[in-house]
Amino acid sequence: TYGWQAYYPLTDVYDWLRSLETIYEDRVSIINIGKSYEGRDILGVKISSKREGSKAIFLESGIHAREWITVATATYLINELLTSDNAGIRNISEHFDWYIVPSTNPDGYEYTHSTYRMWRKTRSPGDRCYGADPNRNWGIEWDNDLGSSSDECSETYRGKGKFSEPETKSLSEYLTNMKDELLVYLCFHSYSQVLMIPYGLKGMVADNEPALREIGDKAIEALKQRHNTQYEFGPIYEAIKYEASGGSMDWVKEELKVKYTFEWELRDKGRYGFLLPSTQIIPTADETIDSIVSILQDVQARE
Ligand code: 0X9
Ligand code: ZN
Repeated sequence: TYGWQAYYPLTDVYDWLRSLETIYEDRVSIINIGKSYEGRDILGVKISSKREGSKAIFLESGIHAREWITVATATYLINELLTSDNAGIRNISEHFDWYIVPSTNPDGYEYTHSTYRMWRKTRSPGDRCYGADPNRNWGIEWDNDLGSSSDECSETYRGKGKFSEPETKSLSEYLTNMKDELLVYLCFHSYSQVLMIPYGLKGMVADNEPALREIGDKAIEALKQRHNTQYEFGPIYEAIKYEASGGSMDWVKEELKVKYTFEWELRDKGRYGFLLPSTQIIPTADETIDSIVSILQDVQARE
């Protein structure tokens, strides 16, 4: 059985996702983005109230394997969208078509459960080391040395080429196919409690940065209301204080021209880091959802 008092391995997450299709057959369908390097399916759910002309939201989670809180928060969000009677959550659930993929790096996630808890990258073999950083592998400023590494043993190794990893290649193709309906792109990382907007390199500015800043400032205020958790907000390079190239959100913004793009670094600020106790899943997820509701209410008001 699945829940939010513990972290679960991939097969439990997938069994739970599949069960939703049976329970909520009118609203939920399983989506399959493609296969990982080791042949696992990259599964998610689409939640739709089937209203004519609804815009889509895509949530990418777990692209870094050890960031377990992102997988748990994504599944908690799915559950809330399907079961909550809170007016704000019901509104965003019904107003949009949701595409939620809790683990976009399933090989890595599985590896953190079976073998090495602190694994970050994919699991494709190189000559000396395994894996590329799937958040440096996208075709935007891909070979920029300021934001990624060409050393295959580095934690920020960009890979042999743009989209060399099957996980990023299939996800980018899936997103390209739905780009006309895609209004909002959200990604979850951990940790450090920051909410970010594009871009990861100095000097690159999102065309609608003022709007994204207004929405984001309000979102971290909304997040803080619940448990007094303090977030920083800003463009990636400003908020995380280093440069990052080849990231998914930047590519989605620049290449697919998605209007509203936000990326979270969830709890905490380093006390537990990636090893966030499972007792913090529900408080983390609740406050994160508060910020998502805030963002999407603002998006609806502007569209
Ligand atoms: O370095 C990263 O990839 C992210 N931080 S993490 O500790 N979760 O690894 C920040 C990524 C910044 N985002 C983009 N460049 N899109
Ligand atoms: Zn990350």
